[in-house]
Amino acid sequence: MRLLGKGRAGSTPLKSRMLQDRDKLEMHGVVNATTRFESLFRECLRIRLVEEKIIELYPSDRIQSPVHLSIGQEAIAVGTCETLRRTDLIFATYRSHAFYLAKGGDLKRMFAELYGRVDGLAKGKAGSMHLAAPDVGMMGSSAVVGTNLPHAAGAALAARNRGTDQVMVCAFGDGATEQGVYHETLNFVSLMQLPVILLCENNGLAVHASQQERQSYNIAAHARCYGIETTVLDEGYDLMRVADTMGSLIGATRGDRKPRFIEIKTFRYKEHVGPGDDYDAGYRSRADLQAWQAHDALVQDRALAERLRPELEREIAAAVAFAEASPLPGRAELLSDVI
Ligand SMILES: Cc1ncc(C[n+]2csc(CCOP(=O)(O)OP(=O)(O)O)c2C)c(N)n1
Ligand SMILES: [Mg+2]
Repeated sequence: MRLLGKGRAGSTPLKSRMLQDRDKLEMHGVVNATTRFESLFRECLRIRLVEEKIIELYPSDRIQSPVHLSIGQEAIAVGTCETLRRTDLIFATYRSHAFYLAKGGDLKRMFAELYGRVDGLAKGKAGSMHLAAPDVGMMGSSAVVGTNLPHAAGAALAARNRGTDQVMVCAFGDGATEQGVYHETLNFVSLMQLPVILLCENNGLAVHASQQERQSYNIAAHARCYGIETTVLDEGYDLMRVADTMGSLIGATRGDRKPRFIEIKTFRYKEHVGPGDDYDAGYRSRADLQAWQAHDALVQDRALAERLRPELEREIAAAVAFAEASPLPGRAELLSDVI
């Protein structure tokens, strides 16, 4: 199974790539390099701790929703949202706690939604797979693979027609590239030259099936066939590199209003759905996980993580308490807001 790009698999550097980059920046006296790294790291850690809290709570059955955890993939959402403005819009998938939080979604209302309570984003009716917070540009996520693609294209068309400077980001998995609507969307955004960044979070898996056993094509090469400028980033664990790359792409699309495509390789640490590990299921090994974690700053930089952890844990505890204090929806809610 492919894990790390360019022959990195198996190497166990003492310092992750991300940490080396920080050192380099500091050596060259780049002002605020540490501050920037730390704030990106903090946001990644916040998301991971939120999902670890979900894992802890799950066996109690208080969470009323299936959960697709993004642990291991956080750098993509955080690196993307660093540059996005509040008015830019994200269209994500059922695995989108990271995008929701990185874009500025409210943590308390997210927990209330997972608990199925009235103070949830959708009064507890939507659950983890359908998080939406239009006020901060998180336009929603969907359980149906690929359905966010035409929504992002439509929003980009609206932005063009209205003459705004918004940039749309559509995040989807490697599995979504097998959907018919994916191809229709790539064709449409290229033909119409729409301001959207198509962001493939390639964790190499659709449920338990590896990319190699499902796909006869190369995702990035295929996207180029539609005449869309395409970038591939193998190091999806590298927070600074993801942030820099996404920053350039977002800046370019804001300027020239053209579509762009990026494939970022990443690694899903947990099972496809649910809070557990499934390394005994036979489709990947713990050694695969460890090879990726050797580059994961959240795992490698324990000192920084421990320094930031208490404040984040307090925020998360308050959000859980908020959810637990929120009432369940009453009978009157049964048919409201439901089509
Ligand atoms: C249209 C559609 N077909 C099939 C499914 C079942 N399904 C749920 S998740 C999934 C895998 C998707 O993989 P990918 O897009 O790579 O996302 P990841 O889970 O890896 O983040 C599939 C096939 C679905 N939800 N929707
Ligand atoms: Mg996948």
